[in-house]
Amino acid sequence: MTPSPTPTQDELKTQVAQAALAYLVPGDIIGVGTGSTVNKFIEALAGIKQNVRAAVSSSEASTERLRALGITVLDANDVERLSVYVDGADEIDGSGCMVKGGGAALTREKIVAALADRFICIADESKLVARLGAFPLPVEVVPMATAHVVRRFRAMGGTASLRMRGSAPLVTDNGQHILDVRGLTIEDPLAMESAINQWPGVVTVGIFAHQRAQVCLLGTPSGVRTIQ
Ligand code: ABF
Repeated sequence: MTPSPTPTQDELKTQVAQAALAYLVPGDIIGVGTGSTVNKFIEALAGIKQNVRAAVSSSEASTERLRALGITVLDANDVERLSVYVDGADEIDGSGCMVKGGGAALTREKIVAALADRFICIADESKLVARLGAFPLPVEVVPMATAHVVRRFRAMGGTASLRMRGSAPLVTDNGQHILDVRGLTIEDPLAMESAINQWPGVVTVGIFAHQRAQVCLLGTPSGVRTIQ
């Protein structure tokens, strides 16, 4: 018998995107995140869009894709709660705590996650880690506070660099900048998220422990692994 070929990372993303459809409540407004795995989820929504009342999205990019499918996208201020929010992650640990923000949409992602009863994280298995911190931690900052925040990270052993797009600092959907911090040890994600969030000029830190995932769907060569 010929062994079945190992699925590509792209196929693993498609797998988990399809699996996430089972968590949607027909007729509800859904929260939709950002990134290449979520793009697969948006493609999967095409087949069931009659069951989706509307969506709240975490980025201009996802909003555009949803609207192209004919799905109504609402402002987060017009929605009181969402049954589910489906989004990817840069890292996730066994308890559902995540590092997010590689796509620069972390602030809106945290806001939409806060509206949702359940965060469904979709990712390929390379995102599962025993401890968060290998992926550089994204932090959205008010530009005026950048140098101060860089110094505070240095004092705790981290090296923060300003994310660039070409020769200029990247500007987020909210008009702010992103620092990527390497070398941190994230032993207590809840405590570290709370602490960094207090620093003047920090808009959002990319640790999602207060808004952790309740369900994680991981794409593996042997199928979708569910952690909840
Ligand atoms: C968003 O997309 C982010 O928080 C995270 O940075 C990223 C994951 O992207 P991908 O699915 O492309 O790996 O959810």
